[in-house]
Amino acid sequence: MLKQRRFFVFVAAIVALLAAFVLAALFSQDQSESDNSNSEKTSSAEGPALQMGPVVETVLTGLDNPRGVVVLSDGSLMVAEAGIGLKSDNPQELTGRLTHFQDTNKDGDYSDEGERVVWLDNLPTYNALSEYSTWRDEVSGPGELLRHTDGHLYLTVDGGHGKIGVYEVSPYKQMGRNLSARGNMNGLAFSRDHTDIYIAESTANALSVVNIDDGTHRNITQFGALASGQQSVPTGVAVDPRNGDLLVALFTGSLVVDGETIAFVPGDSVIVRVDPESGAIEDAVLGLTTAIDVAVDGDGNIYVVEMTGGPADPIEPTHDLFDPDQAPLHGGYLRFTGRVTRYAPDGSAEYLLAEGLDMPTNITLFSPNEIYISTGQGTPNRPIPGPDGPTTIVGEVVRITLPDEN
Ligand SMILES: [Ca+2]
Ligand SMILES: [Ca+2]
Ligand SMILES: [Ca+2]
Repeated sequence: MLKQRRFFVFVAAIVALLAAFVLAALFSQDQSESDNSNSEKTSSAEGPALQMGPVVETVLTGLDNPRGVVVLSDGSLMVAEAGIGLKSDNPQELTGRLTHFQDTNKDGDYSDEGERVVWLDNLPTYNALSEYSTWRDEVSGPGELLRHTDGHLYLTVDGGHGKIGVYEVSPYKQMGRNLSARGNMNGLAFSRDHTDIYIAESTANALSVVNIDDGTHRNITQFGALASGQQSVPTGVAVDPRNGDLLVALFTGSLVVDGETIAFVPGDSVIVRVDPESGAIEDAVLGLTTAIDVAVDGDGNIYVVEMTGGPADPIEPTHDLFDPDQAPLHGGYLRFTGRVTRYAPDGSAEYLLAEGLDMPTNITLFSPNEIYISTGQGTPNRPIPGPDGPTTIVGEVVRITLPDEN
């Protein structure tokens, strides 16, 4: 009798398993039909309150160092690209640009006629490897992008010495005033009333604010050395909508030990909370590695982008970045180890939203359930080691969609 009951339990288990397979097959077919142009890359779940993990999809690919992303109300995207860097045989070719991507025929891609409209091109671009002998493949040019409630865009451009600015771009695609020429303005954020723009200045290790009306500038604070004596290198800034506090990503970097420069020390990067009036600083999230950008939602949850998991394969300043036959090298930073994590307002209870991203650089929080991340920093098409063998650098924008928590 006991044996028979066991048999029935066994058969029931097999039937349940088969049913699960059939359901899974149906579900995945449904998925591939609904977003045929978007490849689902990774998904992961850690939050106990959530039933399904976040979905990570590539929405734009083949870009040249995408940075700032703005999502317009019609769902179209404005993207700033830093370009490919300068080619020694053609230094006049400037590939930084600002582009409007609109899926006009609603087929899920941006590759049909008239769907990519370049607003501004021929913007400065350079590679820090050749320009400053950093031993890292790092392209600068157009970077952060914000959209004001009045329709103007604000775009940082880092084109090297004498070619730096936060430019106002009109809704009619005209490049206007330069609001600031501080060095390396990697992160921007509007004040809550959109009268000011906060600026994270990476080279100066400073945080400042500029008034949009009259262009007056005020220093808020200067960041001191971090753990291991590293420079702080602020790269991203966000405003806490609840109280106007500033959250700043301190990337870490440039530690000189016994005359040798170490790129950065993993685990020493932090997010700090700064009072915009007094400049007082307190820790918000600790123990990060190369935090490059930060965002905050209406409940005060903090979203952090970490660019890489560690240093890897520094490259010779003479390395030909544009030679497709070069051996695959990481190029200063371990590739495909970028992450996006959400923290509670007090810095606790982390929730991993995406991992294995290739050198993410910027976060745009469209809503707490819809997040855009630009990835693929470095010289486009350069051979690099990938998760499944050698591959090449590709600039992309990925969207992370979170399941509804209610
Ligand atoms: Ca289309
Ligand atoms: Ca199409
Ligand atoms: Ca940013």
